Amino acid sequence: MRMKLHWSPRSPFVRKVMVVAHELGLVDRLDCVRTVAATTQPHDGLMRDNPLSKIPTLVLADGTVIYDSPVICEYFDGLHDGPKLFPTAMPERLTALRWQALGDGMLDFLLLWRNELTRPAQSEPHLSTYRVKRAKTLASLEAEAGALARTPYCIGHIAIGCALSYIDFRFVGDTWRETHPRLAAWHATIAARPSFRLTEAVDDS
Ligand SMILES: N[C@@H](CCC(=O)N[C@@H](CS)C(=O)NCC(=O)O)C(=O)O
Repeated sequence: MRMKLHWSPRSPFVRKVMVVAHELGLVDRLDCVRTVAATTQPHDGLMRDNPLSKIPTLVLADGTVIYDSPVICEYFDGLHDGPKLFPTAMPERLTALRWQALGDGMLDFLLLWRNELTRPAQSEPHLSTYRVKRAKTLASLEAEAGALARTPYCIGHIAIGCALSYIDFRFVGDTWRETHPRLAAWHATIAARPSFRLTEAVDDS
């Protein structure tokens, strides 16, 4: 059964679900529809499927709509019989979900940060808050780099990998690798996976 995915080559959350689709062999079942989701311009067509006007949004063959990326990824994980990206046993499941929340949350403030930088009158309290969150999140990930490397591949690795790659895509010149060497080494291993290489972000604007 085919599925329609509201998609963009620029969106890190779309990338996350595409990485999962590649990992699980589901890409051939997806019809990716280029959808422009902009914070300052709600998209009428997209809102017919998702009132939040956000991507990724998945539409199944029977019309069922699924969002957001954690829900789509978990849905995909239920479509195969191989090793699961969402562990069922505790505490592995809690760790995977927390790492996913950390990667997704990092993306949330990175997107807000980019939006703020495009505003004519930027708010210094907002910008300084994003700088603090960036520093604290990267420090926390550096401290967990060993655990990331040791733990079987899961949705948490994918979310964090997409978030770190988004820094490289949109915050060109950010030198996070120099100050977070263990995290950089771990990221190099995940970025080398075919699922990541096949979903490199592209600015098609
Ligand atoms: N929690 C959502 C976040 C999705 C998200 O923020 N997507 C961005 C594109 S990367 C978007 O659609 N932005 C449009 C908007 O903020 O209105 C998820 O995990 O899917």
